[in-house]
Amino acid sequence: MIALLAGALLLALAVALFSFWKLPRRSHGKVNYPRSLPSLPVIGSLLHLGSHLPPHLLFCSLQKKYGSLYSLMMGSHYVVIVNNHEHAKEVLLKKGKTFAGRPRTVTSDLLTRDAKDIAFANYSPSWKFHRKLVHSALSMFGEGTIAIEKIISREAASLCRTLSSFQDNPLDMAPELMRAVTNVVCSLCFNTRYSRGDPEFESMLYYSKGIVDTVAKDSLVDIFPWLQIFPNKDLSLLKRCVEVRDNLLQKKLKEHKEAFCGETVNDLMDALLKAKLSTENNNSNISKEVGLSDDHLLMTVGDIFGAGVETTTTVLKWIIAYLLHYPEVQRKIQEELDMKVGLGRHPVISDRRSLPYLEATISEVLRIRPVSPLLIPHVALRDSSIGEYTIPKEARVVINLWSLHHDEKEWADPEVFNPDRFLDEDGNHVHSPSPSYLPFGAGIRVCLGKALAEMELFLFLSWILQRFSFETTEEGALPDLEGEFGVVLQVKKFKVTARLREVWEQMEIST
Ligand code: PLO
Repeated sequence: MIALLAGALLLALAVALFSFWKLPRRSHGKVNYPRSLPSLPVIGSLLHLGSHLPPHLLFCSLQKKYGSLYSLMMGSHYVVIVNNHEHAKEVLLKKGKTFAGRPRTVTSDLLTRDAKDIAFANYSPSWKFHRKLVHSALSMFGEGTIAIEKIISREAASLCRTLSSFQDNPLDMAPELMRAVTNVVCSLCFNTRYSRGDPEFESMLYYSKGIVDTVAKDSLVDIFPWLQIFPNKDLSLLKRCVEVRDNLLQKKLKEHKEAFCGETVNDLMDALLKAKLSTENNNSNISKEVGLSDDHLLMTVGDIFGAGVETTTTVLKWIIAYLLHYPEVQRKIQEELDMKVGLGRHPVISDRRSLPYLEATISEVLRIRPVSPLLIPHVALRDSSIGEYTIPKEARVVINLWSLHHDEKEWADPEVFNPDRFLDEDGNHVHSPSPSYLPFGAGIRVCLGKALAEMELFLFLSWILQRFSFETTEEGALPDLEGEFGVVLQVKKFKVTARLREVWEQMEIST
């Protein structure tokens, strides 16, 4: 133990010297670094970040003292926090390539076998290749295709049947929503789905929660990697969960490899396998260069799966939580549905244009509770600038989406939930009233699943709200709207009653 402590101390000292050396100074000629929070060797600005507030709110409130663009030291890392849309767009769009890097952290490395995925991997030829591959596979099976609309509708119908079976009893909808969304991604990636109570699905619920609770949330081990040498409950949980996930992914890969004939491509995993085989057969060095190894393939599928499930499920939960708080919004959505779709048929994707109030409600929830309030940090790949400020190479750049979405200069009463702000005067058209709105990020790292997510949110909600009304449970407790910070902004558990609407009871159609 003493040897361990001495080792840690030595390491800390080395880190201290290193961090002090790396700290950009204002004194070099004309360079104009962003204003910085005070920092000390080793611990960086930690003393100024100790707060009861979660990071997105703390970084938002620090603007009062330091302005909208400021910097701080996370241990030995120089971090720039961006809080307004002009600077955010300069980073993501105008200088997208310069800021396309990603930091390596202990937890994200564990999740992605040292960044062999897409979301957390640094900018490189291999990253570009994988992203392109996934993009084309997604457009082949997902996004605008009729196939995906069918899959989502099938899951929406199954979700409605489950809700009916609860017969007005309060329920925690989270696992049901997650199963519906998982089944869409599962159909897309593996051409399979889960029934209620499937043990494989139960294990997925367990591991995914463990990962979301522990990965990439700027925990202390991510700031001070040397802390790994001490026992750490979160890190052990993450390791256990990643192992369960990896076994599952490995099993899927094995099944696919055995069944794959090289011709018929049934799902995204087949598409990736085909790309792997064709680069290998090409006798070129591409597969070595771009790294289409089994690890890459597994981690890429892991990303699509994880991102596809956790984000969409979370948004659905937020929307239901808000509808419970604002029953008048729910009523308006249902009036619009009754008028434009009616009760004689199911909603279809082409109804999107004629249901602007529902679309506006989805947009407003994505504004007020962004899925990923700090996005994933970016890294400057070379010396650059943001606005009038000099940004040194290797600086980490955090886009505080929360600040953009709650900017008082851009949004009237940003704390108020008001879908109408996304509609024009006639209430017909959905548009963002401010450029300070980037729920899916922007630029070369923009969310790959945006189109799929939008389709799912629209179809699931229109199907459910056509026939059910959400009500608070008997005790009348309303869900918490603050959420818990993490790699996604999580909704705290709540129960809800899904009551079959009277109009629907009278005029049942077969599903
Ligand atoms: C969610 C839990 C899964 O078990 C693993 C996983 C993979 C990809 C991650 C996702 C998690 C969270 C949301 C992320 C996504 C990649 C892109 C997406 C971070 C951790 C966002 C919002 O940027």
